[in-house]
Amino acid sequence: MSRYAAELRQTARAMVAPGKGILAMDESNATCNKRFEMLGIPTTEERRRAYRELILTTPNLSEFISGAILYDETIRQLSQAGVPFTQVMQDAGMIVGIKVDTGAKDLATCPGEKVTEGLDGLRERIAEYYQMGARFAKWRAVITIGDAIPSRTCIEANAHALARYAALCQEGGLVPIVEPEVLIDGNHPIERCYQVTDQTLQAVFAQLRLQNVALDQMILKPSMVIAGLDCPTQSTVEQVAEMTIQVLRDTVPATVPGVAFLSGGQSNQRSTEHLNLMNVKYGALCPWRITFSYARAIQQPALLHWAGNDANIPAAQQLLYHRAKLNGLASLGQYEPAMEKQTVLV
Ligand code: 5MM
Repeated sequence: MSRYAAELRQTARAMVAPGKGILAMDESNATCNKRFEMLGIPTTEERRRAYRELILTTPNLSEFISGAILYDETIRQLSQAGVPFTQVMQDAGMIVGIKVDTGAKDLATCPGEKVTEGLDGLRERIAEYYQMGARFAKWRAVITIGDAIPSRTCIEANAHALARYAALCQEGGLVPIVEPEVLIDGNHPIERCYQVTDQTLQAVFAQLRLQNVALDQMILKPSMVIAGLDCPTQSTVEQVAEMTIQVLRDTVPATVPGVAFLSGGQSNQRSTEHLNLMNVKYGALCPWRITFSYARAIQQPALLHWAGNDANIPAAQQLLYHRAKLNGLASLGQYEPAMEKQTVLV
């Protein structure tokens, strides 16, 4: 058992406290720059810093955001006033999280499939991040649906890496967010996504047990069960909620404190509607909290509005706060589509 077990349990519960979710803002420089380029924002370290400051200093964000996942560059940065972002977060009542994987790379012998890397030197990096104030971590595995994929090789390689990462995190005092993402890309029907998600989650929890990961000291960050973006028959909100909860109830042990979804390329509103309906219809049947750990589905309106112009910061922060609020309400089953129109920009 980890010497941090009591602290890990407490942190995991706080990450999924009622009405709150986790903000993913751990885009690597490559991903962040890609989003900036589309809006003509200079892809400099300073602009990335300014954008992350906009997010972290959003007034009252901690009403709905328990913690945020940072990238290595971000956790080392300071606000314009010279305060480390870790301190800015702690002062605002948000738990510091850190992405520790080093990305999804081509998996040898498996064309079209990826395995996430980052185990080398991870124990030492975790110790450094803990010293800097981080209390949870994230590792994302990517599973692609295609004609003859995913292969068992890919699912097992990723599940093994996720479990080794989670064990190291708990040893070093960080709550692991275990993120096996089944990608939404493709023309597959929702039933195929269900089948692949089922296989993936079964493999992940088998490996977590094999590596002695304490299931009450982690958070699961799955994708929702949904038809591929190019599938001619798109899923209804009801189907997504029902089939996602079905697969989770079949595979996720009751001791896991929380399930915090990624948005995975769904629209902002759909991500919120799916989360809300899961809580409204099935919340009482589920032993774990059901909430969000969105990146795009929370950040998008704020990033578009800011567009690199600091005069737009107050209004962009309002947009960010609003999306966080709607998802916080959805995590309680209290969201209504009419609330989408409630933002009043300064
Ligand atoms: C799936 O991506 C994670 C959740 O984001 P969405 O809600 O937008 O799907 C997200 O945390 C992702 O892992 C980060 O944005 C980092 O991505 P890269 O590709 O830069 O490592």
